[in-house]
Amino acid sequence: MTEEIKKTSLDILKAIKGAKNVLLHCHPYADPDSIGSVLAMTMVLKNMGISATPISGDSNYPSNLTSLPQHDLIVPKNFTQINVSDFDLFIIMDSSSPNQITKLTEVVFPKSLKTIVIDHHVSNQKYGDINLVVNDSSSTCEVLFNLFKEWKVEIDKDIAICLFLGIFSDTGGFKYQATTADTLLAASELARINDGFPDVIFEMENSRNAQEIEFTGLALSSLRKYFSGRVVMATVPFSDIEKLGISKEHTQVGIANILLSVVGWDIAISLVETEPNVVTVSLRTRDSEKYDVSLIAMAVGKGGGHKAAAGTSINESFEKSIEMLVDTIATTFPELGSAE
Ligand SMILES: [Mn+2]
Repeated sequence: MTEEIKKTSLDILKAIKGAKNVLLHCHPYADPDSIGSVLAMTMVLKNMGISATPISGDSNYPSNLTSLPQHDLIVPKNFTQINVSDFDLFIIMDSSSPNQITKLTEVVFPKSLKTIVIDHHVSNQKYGDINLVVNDSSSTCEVLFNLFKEWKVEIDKDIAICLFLGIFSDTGGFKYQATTADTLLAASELARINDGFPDVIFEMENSRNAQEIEFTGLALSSLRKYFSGRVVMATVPFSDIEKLGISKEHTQVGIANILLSVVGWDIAISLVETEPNVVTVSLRTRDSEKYDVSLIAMAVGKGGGHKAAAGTSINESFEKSIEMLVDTIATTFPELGSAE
């Protein structure tokens, strides 16, 4: 149990118990850590008898997570489609900055709305009235596991499987650096409460749309190499996506993680123009001690993330975005030498 959780847990509980109507959201392109933490927190609130409304946010509910229990609690609305003044508390999770609440508009909180930020991203701007940001935690779901323990609330079967999947997914299946013995203990305890995780994991990993495979082909045949081949970028312009009729949601397939598997490709990037002049950038590195890729994400857009995995978006043309990104890498890591 970290000091941060001990210090903040009572403040959060007090704010929740004083709330009449709590808002929760999933971040854009919600991953299992976002969905799992939103579902788990919603269930805990409901078990306490507190009214909670989780919204799906900018993206649709992921089609590979439909075996999570009670997922229909999540209302298919984005932040612009709700009346924020209906709520007196907003629990914002797995979102390092307000633009992870929505990218459709500038997020402004009314004075009457209290905000709690719960996260594990190093780049978190701590923009809530109460902030629980545990940098060395594997996932928001692991933070919640410890928070719920501290509150001594019951983690039932449904809550357990949601937290388990968030932890499993954000650790890449218990293999990323942030995975600790405590992470495994948390997962073990959750698995003891609900042993249905193999089916949920199978569905998550094997519910791909054919367009995702087509997009993977497109992306892998678009590689550009820079800095003597140490930086490799998959570069997909909107025109190519449009030609194949691939929808935007099927372009989120973790191309950078595939590129990362090649020895010598120190920084792996996918750069995809998902809409005309909107370029989504995902960055990975094999060597996060040497290359903190969240620095690139923050410098080139409004993004962020972790040392080894970060992302951002750039509102420029496709070629201009590539140029900006390469220039930013050259400035951030001069030791890479010439961009060629
Ligand atoms: Mn996360």
